[in-house]
Amino acid sequence: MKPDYEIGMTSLPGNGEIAQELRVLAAYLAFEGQSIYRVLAYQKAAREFGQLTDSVALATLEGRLTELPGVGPAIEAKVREYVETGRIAQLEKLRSSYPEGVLEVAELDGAGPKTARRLWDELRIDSLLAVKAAAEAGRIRALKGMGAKSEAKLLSSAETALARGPAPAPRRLLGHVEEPARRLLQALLDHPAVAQAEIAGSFRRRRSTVRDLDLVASTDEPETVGRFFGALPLVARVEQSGLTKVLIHTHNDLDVDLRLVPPASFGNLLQHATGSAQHNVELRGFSQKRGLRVNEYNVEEVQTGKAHPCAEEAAVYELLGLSWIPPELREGRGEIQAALEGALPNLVNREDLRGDLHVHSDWSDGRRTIEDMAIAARDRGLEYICISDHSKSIGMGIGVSDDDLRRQSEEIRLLNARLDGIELLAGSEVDILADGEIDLPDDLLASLGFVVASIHSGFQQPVERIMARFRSALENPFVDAIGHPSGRLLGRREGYALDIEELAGTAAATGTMLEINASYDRLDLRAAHARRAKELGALVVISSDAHSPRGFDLLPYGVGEARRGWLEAKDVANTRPLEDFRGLLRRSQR
Ligand code: DGT
Ligand code: CA
Ligand code: CA
Ligand code: ZN
Repeated sequence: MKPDYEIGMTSLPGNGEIAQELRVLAAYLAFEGQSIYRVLAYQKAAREFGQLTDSVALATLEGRLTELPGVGPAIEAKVREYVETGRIAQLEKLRSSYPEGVLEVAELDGAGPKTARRLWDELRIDSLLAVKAAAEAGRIRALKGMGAKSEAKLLSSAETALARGPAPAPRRLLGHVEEPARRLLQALLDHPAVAQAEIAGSFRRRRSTVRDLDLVASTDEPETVGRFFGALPLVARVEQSGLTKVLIHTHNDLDVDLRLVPPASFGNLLQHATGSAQHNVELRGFSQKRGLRVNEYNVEEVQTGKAHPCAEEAAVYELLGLSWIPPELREGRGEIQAALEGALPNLVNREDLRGDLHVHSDWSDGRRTIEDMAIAARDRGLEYICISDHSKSIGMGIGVSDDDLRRQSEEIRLLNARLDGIELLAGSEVDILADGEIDLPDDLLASLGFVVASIHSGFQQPVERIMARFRSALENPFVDAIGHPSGRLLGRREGYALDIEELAGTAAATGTMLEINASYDRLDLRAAHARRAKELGALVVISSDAHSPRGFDLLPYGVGEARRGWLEAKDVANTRPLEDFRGLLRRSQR
């Protein structure tokens, strides 16, 4: 359906579209064997654009594009060409020289741009199907430097990729949609015809990734509000516009559903649109047994037809005889039963956190001095932080040598004498090496205030090897916590194989804490694992892994994941004042 009014910039390409053109260009440049730095630069710009809230096209036309990190004149020229003419001549030339299928071949496990190029040059292979046919005919092994083994590998990855089909639209990281979501909400709240507004859906449940945004608002003038919403500067186009529902697509390729009801029903709509679908299904079943029907507008008595609209969400649950359920728990994992029994957990809040036990400084890959980080933490209401720069094994010139670590501890001691209102713990993020060894000597480990041990290598190892490494780390009495226990990077890598039952069980038995890393691309432990850790008696610590002052602002994401894992303040070690926290450390039990 087309809206009946004009929107400012509908003809400009969206950020995702521009990013995609750059990604394809980068892939072709790699295929042609051009400089890796150029390829990486285009890829980086594509990533940057994909995360931007404001219109890349508009920034280009206004001459502001090169203000973005990593965007130089060369990339700016390509983007400008695309925005102004709808095509990048260089890319179109490449497209006409090589079918785009060669890029799919390059993406295959066991291939890469070099191999894809050879398969094209020597066998004219231009698609996954062509890889399969050539491999089955034994034509790939006949190429110089290739053998039966690499042919079999290519065949199996082509078959896997063909079976998988095209990738579904990726889910967005919660941290990447926070800004557009808040801007849209604020715009609604500022409008005089809007009575109440809220962000609902998976965003409100604080899921680590969201597919689309769901906004709800109450008003007596839905047409005015719908029109206003569709014309906001973030909006690239209006997909659908009615009196109860407006669907828009933003410049940064986010789909947003806005639902509108009269103020008397705001609580019903908010409850409905918050979900999850599973929670709503269970809630509907629960209310049916009590002769009630729940919908977006009211709670209805089935027998009499009497309707109870709810302006407040809590009233919906109250009518059902339930206490209000925090959105993070609404996943159909026992929350309705718990609400019925008055047994809902008293979930941990950001304000409960007194310390942050995973902080980097410019001694390793952090960007600011220890003092800057300490002051930034204090400004954010924290009482203590542990400086946990990487130990020596991390490589790339990032790790701190043992001697430097001793010097750092001394500097921290002096800073503590000088700074008021914040206490620094000297620490380290040590490496659990491939054989399970910790890469610092015991005397150095013993001299520190807190040690977090993480796996940064050997991700391909089978679960037995990974768990053996963890066992060995957990046996070390100077390891106080395990950092980002699964190693996942949301949207980028799965992490290694992990047996959470064993890890949490051993952590509980040895008194080792498990970290919830609050960086929104980690959120690791994930909620389900955090809940299991709690059940098995392991203490959790929510840490930011801050590499700059703004890193501390990610703590709420860790808290959200903890809440999704049913954690209370008492389950989280760093809600304690420093002295109590120290008392919980296994090093203090010696
Ligand atoms: P997402 O978008 O995949 O990250 O997750 P949600 O939970 O935001 O899902 P979405 O956007 O499809 O739906 C928003 C809310 O609408 C959902 O949380 C609850 C409600 N809803 C969706 N499907 C159903 C359903 O089949 N039954 C009921 N009762 N509610 C539904
Ligand atoms: Ca949604
Ligand atoms: Ca939706
Ligand atoms: Zn770290």
